[in-house]
Amino acid sequence: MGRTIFHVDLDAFFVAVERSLDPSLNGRPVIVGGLGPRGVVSTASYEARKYGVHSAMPMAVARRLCPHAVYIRGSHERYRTVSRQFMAILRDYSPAVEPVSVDEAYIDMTGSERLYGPPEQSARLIKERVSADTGVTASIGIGPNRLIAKVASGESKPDGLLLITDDTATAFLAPLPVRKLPGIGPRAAEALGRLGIETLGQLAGTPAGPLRRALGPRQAESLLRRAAGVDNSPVEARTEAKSISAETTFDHDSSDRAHLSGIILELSQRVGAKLRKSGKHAASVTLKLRYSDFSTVTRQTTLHGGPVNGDTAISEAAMRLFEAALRQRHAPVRLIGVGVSGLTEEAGQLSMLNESAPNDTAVSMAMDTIRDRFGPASIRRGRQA
Ligand code: TTP
Ligand code: MG
Repeated sequence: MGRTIFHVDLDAFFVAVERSLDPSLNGRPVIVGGLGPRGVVSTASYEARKYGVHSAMPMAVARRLCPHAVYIRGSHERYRTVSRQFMAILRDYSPAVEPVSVDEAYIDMTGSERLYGPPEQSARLIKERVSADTGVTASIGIGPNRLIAKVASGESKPDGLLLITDDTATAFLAPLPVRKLPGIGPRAAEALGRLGIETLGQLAGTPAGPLRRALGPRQAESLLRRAAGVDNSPVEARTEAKSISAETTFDHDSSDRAHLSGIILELSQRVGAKLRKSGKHAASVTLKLRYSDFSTVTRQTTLHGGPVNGDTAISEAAMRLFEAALRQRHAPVRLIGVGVSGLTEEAGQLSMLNESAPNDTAVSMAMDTIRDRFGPASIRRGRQA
C-alpha cells in the first residue's frame, strides 16, 4: 500500500508573522534579523530575496544589497506562539505529525481520504486553515515518501501545493539540480559536478562504480537510492524535536586522534547549524562512538553554564567526552555521532552572562552562511586548521 506524506513549510515565516501584525509591510521587501553590528539575517521576504538577500547573511551585506527594505528586529516569542498554533492545526488532520523546525513538519496522511477526501483536497483545507488562523501562508508538497514530499514543497514555494505520485516522481526529480536533494550539500555537489553530474536524473543513471570511487561506497549507495526518489523512513509522531544529532560512518575505521577530532568538529558544526535553525538552545551534548567490533558507547554531559547554541560550546563538550572515552578505550572507530538534547527556548543564564557565548553564537551563524554558500570546507576556525 502506498503512503501519502505531506511536507508543510511556512513561507518566509518570520516576515509573514510580522506582516500579519502590520499589513503595511505587505508587498514590500522586509528583512528580519539582528540589527546590531554583528547581526545576521533570519529571513528575507521574497521581494528582498530578488536582491540576493537570504537567511544567515550578515545584516551589513543585506543593507548594501537592499537598502530600501524594511528592517525588523523581530520577536522570537511571537514566532513560537504561531509555530505552536501551526503544529496544533496539523495535528487536527493526522496524529502522525513530525515537526522538523519551527515552521516545518511532515504529516503522514495515509488513509485520511475517508475523512478529508483526496490528498490535494486535504492539503488545500490545511493551507486555508493555517492561513485563516495564523495569517501565514504554507506550502505543501505531497509525495509517496518524505523525501519526495520535501522536495515538492520546496519547488512549490511560495503559497504552493504540489502533488507528486509514484507515477510522476521520476519525471519530477530527473531535471532538478542535484543540490535540491536533501543531504546533498555544496561539497557533494562539487564532487558530482567533477563527474559531470548536474541533475538528479543524471545522478540516478550513474553506474555505481565511479560514484563509489568519488564519494565512498556508503554515500554512493545512499545517493543513488535517494536520487531515484527511494525513501522508506517513517514519519515519527512527536510534539517537538527532542534532540538533534549528526553522525558519520567511515569507509575505513580509524584510531587517529587528530582525524577523529576533526570529524567531531565538523559534526558539532552540523548539529549547531540545525540547532540554530530550530531557534533552540541545548542543555546537554552527547557523543556516540562505535568501535570496529560494533560495540557502541554513548557519553553525555550537561553544560554547567546552561543551554547553548554555539559551535564552540558544542564541540568543546563533545571533545571532552571524546578524550574521556579514549582514556577508557583507544581502539579503531567506525562511527562517530554528536548530538544535543534538553532543547529549550532560552539560552542558559550563565551562558548569557558569559562574554564568549553571544560571540560563539554570532560567529557560528556567520559561518553557517559561508558554509551554506561555498561548502563546508570553505571555512575553518583557527584551531581546526
Ligand atoms: P525556513 O523555512 O528555512 O525559511 P522561511 O520560512 O523564512 O522561507 P521559505 O519560504 O523559504 O520557507 O526557516 C524558517 C524560519 O527560521 C525563518 O523564517 C527564520 C528562521 N531561520 C533563521 O533564523 N536562520 C536561518 O538561517 C534560517 C534558514 C531560518
Ligand atoms: Mg519556511
